[in-house]
Amino acid sequence: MTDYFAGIEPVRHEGPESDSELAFRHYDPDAVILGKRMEDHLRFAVAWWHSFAWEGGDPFGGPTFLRPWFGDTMAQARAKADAAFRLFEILGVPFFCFHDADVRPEGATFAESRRNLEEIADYIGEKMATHRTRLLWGTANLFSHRRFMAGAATNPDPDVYAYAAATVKLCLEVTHRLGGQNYVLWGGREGYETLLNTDLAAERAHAGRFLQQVVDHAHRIGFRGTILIEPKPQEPTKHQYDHDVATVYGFLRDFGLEREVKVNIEHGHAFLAGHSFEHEIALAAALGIFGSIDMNRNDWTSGWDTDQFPNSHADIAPAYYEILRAGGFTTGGTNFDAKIRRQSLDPVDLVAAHVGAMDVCARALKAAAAMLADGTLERLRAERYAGWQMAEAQAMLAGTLAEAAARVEAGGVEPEPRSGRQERLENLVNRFL
Ligand code: XLS
Ligand code: NI
Ligand code: NI
Repeated sequence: MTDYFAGIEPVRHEGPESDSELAFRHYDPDAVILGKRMEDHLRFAVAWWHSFAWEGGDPFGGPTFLRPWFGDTMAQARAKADAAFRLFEILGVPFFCFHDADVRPEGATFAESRRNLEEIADYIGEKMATHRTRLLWGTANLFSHRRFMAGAATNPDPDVYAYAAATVKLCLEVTHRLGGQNYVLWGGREGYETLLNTDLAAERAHAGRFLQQVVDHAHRIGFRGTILIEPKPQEPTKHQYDHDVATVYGFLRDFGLEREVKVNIEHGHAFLAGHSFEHEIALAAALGIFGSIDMNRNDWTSGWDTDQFPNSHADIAPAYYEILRAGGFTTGGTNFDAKIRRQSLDPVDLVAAHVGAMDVCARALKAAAAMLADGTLERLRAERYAGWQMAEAQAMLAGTLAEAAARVEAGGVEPEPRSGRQERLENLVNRFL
């Protein structure tokens, strides 16, 4: 196959004044922010599914993209990998992510699908040997094929549970072989459409047991990466078991996995759950389960997971602020779980989408770092809670309800409300954007 991205040069940092269409204005991988290179803060990854496998269909029309690698042969799978690594070079991204179904043709049997995946994994491994891009995470697609229509680990049919086990076992091993830093489980069909045919308690118990088995297998094969659950409240099923970070945490505690598994938080999924992205990140950090992020945006008016590339640094600066406050990524990163629109037909559209998104994230990171370095927000937050530094406040937490009440009953404690200063804090944040 000829080079799909022929004529497109690697994109460089040219600064905010640049007028080239393809230039980084804010993303400067080597620039040091709060003691760390920008590339190491952001840890960008390209998603194989949206950028190379997605065909541009919608509920009303079929494929619009005619990528030369579309088809069911191994030669096409290799051509797809060639194009992927060309895009990684052009963008200079440090990571990529994939599902089994994105990289290999589905076989007629499990054995054939496995052979295809192992063969393409070897090919990807060879490409990685001559490129700097590494694997952020691998995952199994347990939602597209009709066998999974009623769930994978939560399927009423135990044969499907077994099929999911074989698939995840294989994908985890392939991820490990390729040096993946994380392994993601998004339960695309782990939910239900109607209670009329659903044993909710059994399904939840099976999902928990499955996750314990996955964690155990990761230990057995010596996988040292992080296992991540990706919460989502709905779509495709009406009720998904991994609704949001709080729900996932309760689930992990229930199955004794809260120290083994973390979360991969997606912007659009947080929004579908009625939360902000930064809320989900801050909560995960507070619970000790923050792992990684899927960066994208939904159309605010649609109520659907539109998976668009982010294009407002002001929207996502609060998310990077929470990530920095939590100490930054360890094994996680910023995966662009985002797709171009179906009319964006040209190879350069795919490049431009990522360049713009990387710049938006970089600008958000710079703003977040400046807010943190300035310190006013943190100081004012600390001031707001300063009363808790006092000995009698701490003693109250250690004591009984009656002892806490006694401070008031004795007289002299009459709380004086103080301003939360929200608008002033919002104005302060705007000065950094
Ligand atoms: C779909 C999910 C999916 C996961 C990986 O909504 O975001 O893309 O990230 O299976
Ligand atoms: Ni999603
Ligand atoms: Ni995602």
